[in-house]
Amino acid sequence: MKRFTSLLAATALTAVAATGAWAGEKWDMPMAYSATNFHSATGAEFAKCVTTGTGGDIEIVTHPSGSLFKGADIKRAIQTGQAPIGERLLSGHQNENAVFGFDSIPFLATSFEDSAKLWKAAKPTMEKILDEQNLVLLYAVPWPPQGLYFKKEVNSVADMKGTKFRSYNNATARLAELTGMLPVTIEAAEISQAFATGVAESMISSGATGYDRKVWESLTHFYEVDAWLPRNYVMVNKDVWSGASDANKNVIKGCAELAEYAGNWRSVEYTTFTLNGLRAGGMTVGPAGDGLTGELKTIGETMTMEWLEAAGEEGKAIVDGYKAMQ
Ligand code: PCA
Repeated sequence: MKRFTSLLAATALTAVAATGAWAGEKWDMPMAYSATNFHSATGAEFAKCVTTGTGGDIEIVTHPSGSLFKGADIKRAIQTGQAPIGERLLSGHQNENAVFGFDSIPFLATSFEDSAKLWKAAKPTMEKILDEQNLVLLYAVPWPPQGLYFKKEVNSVADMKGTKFRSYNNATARLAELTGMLPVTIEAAEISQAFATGVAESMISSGATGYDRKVWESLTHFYEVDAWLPRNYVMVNKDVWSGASDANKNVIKGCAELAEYAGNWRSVEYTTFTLNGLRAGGMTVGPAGDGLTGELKTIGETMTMEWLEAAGEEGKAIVDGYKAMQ
């Protein structure tokens, strides 16, 4: 019987090979950030790796810039099977569960090295929460350290008051409130226009995003605050994952590991490169002054307390686990 089945399979294979009609599965992969962004470049390499590694059994096709699903809709689309795989900012889900904001706690992990430790402490909890939501975590890559962008010189929190501030998660919106700014949530793919039209006049983000979106066309100052390093992650629908063969799962896992490693390095190398790019665009780039830094640290303490309260035991365990690695 076994022989008969494999004979049949071989015949079928020969038939499709002869007609060239063999087609594997196509996995559309929505991504929120522009194609030129290093996360999107990493995702494109990952997609190629899977397509080649599975011999075309699974062809992943990336759709950057929120072109298939907008950033805020990507996770739901994958949970519900509208898309099999995709990438999103992890802390973007803070509004569903505060624990997702572990990587946006001000001044907790401010270097790549510490960000890696914090991820190590948080990863099992993230995998568990995502699993309960019908999602499998494949890899995660940090953004470079977050600093403040303005269209004027800023030396204190008082200087920020009344400024329209572009936020990308709960933590950034809360930072705006605590500094007397006016938060407005805008996806990175849309910020160039928001700054050009005055819908927003400032933000906290990486040099990478400012560079990628050419914000020097509207903004003048970048203060290297190194507040935190938020992560993007790639997730796959659990049913889709379960349907993949063991061999293909192994290829995907291998490609994901490679993508995480390469993405990390891209992020590290992109930090200085993009800050220089902002300078070349005419912006003033440098560390925040002592006065401003001190005030931000105090606000950071308030935000840390608020987060610990909202994230409960699970959140506390992540922070404790991270501190134990120091
Ligand atoms: N860029 C993303 C998130 C963090 C970052 O550096 C953004 O601004 O949306």
